[in-house]
Amino acid sequence: MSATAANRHGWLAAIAGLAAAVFALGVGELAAAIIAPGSGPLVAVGAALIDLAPGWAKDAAIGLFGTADKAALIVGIAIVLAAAAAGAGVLERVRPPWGRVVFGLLGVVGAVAAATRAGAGPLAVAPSLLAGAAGAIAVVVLVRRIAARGAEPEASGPPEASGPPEASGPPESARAPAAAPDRRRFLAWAGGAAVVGVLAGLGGYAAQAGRRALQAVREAIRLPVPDATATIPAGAEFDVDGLTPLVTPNADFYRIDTALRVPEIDPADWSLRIHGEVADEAVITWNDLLALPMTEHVVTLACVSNEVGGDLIGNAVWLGTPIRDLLARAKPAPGADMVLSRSIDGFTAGTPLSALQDPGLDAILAIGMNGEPLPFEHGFPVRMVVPGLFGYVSATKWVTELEVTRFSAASAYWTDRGWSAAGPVKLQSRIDVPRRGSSVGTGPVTVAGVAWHQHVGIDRVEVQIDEGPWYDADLAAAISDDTWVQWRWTWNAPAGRHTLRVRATGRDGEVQTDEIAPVVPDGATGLHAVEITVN
Ligand SMILES: Nc1nc2c(c(=O)[nH]1)N[C@H]1C(S)=C(S)[C@@H](COP(=O)(O)O)O[C@H]1N2
Ligand SMILES: [Mo]
Repeated sequence: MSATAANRHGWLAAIAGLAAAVFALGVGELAAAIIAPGSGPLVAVGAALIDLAPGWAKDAAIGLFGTADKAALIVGIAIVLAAAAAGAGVLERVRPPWGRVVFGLLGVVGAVAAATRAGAGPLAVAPSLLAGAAGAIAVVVLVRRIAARGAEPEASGPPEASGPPEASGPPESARAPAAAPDRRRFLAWAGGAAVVGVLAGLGGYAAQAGRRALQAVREAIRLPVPDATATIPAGAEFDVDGLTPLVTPNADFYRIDTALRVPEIDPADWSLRIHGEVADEAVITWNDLLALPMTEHVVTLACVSNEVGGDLIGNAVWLGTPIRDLLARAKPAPGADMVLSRSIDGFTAGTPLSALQDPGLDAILAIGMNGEPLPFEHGFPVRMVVPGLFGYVSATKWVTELEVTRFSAASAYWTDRGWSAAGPVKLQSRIDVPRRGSSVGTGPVTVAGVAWHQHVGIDRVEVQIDEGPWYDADLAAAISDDTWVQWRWTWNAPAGRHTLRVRATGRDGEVQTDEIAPVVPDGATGLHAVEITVN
């Protein structure tokens, strides 16, 4: 084939790549709208770049583009993507399958970006991966449309050596009878793919309008000033590299729920209905709720599925109002012993009525988390937080109903699936540093972690090296009995492979058991151990 023909094919291949990219982005945006709002590939990559960018780059971007900095970023990403896509088209033509591979890799980049966003659910990677797959398929199909006519110009007539047909020469159809309809057909395919992509993208974008509007609603909320603010005592947090922060930032807070799609509830439409075995059914609206006394509580929330040493646990400052006051309005009937809380998505949790009524237990209906309205993934606009009970029996997010009932009459979502109806959080401790499998130098090594025994408090934490004696660790000041406590211990480490073990003792004298229990049906037990190398 002549140089110009090859050149032209190069252009067509670049167009194939671009059309495939538009198609892919459309698929990604539509997929995001359906299964993972806010996780579209462009936005995910943009958000990740904002997080990754050093401060000076952000300042420069704001200086250059002002409030249009985000739009400029998206345009910038689109330009880079367009260049990569055009290149991928050419590659797919001259070095297959590398064009496909580039699209696949772009999808993986988007997926990684989406997965690292705050509150990303397990499906956050899907839009980008689907987009990558769609792009890879589209580029193959489109480039084959070019290839189909690849050899023909030479076989069927002189190539257009004298320049573009529009500029000189007779109409294409006259000179290259086989080639021109093929090229037109290719362009029709490429155009079609791009149009489908644009339509899908616009559709997806429009479908996420609700989520964007709600984001604006959430950002505009001014949380009420609490009657009592949470106080964190001096000396509650050790300065140890790698130790879990005392208060878990929202973005790092573990997320567990059955919601395939995070529910979108406008506070203006939210209400909580308290019914069942009550004398006076009650309905509380968002405005009712905001008018109630609000207090801040630092509470550690744990998942029953947390393995010994696991990270399905976090500690946050929750802003809310006592559930007991709301229950009191409805006047639970004597004999009722359970509150079945229901989320807008149908999830239910069964909590002992007494745990919600006890004035000493601080069970709250929460609207704030670490100084912000609840994040969508953590129950916006309203959830329950009950210290001392695993999330599955107490911490209903997006809560809209409290049904006063009896354990003998009702069962909750996870109880129906083999988990215990009662779910008190168990006495536990964890080693955060040194990390499992890490290597440290000989000499003084800081061993540190967290321990918790809600309602009771931690009296003592001990560390054991291999099968040796137990050594007392230092305890940080406890915020309250309902939060985890940091501990640390300095070990004069000798060379070799060693196993570190931790155990806690509650203020009630209970010593953490070394008996291993699985997470089903009511939470794991055993001692956390980490193996490390000292050299
Ligand atoms: N609506 C709803 N609320 C829920 C759940 C759920 O699946 N749906 N999971 C519960 C479980 S098992 C836990 S451990 C906590 C986790 O809360 P988080 O995601 O804010 O950390 O929420 C609880 N509340
Ligand atoms: Mo959980």
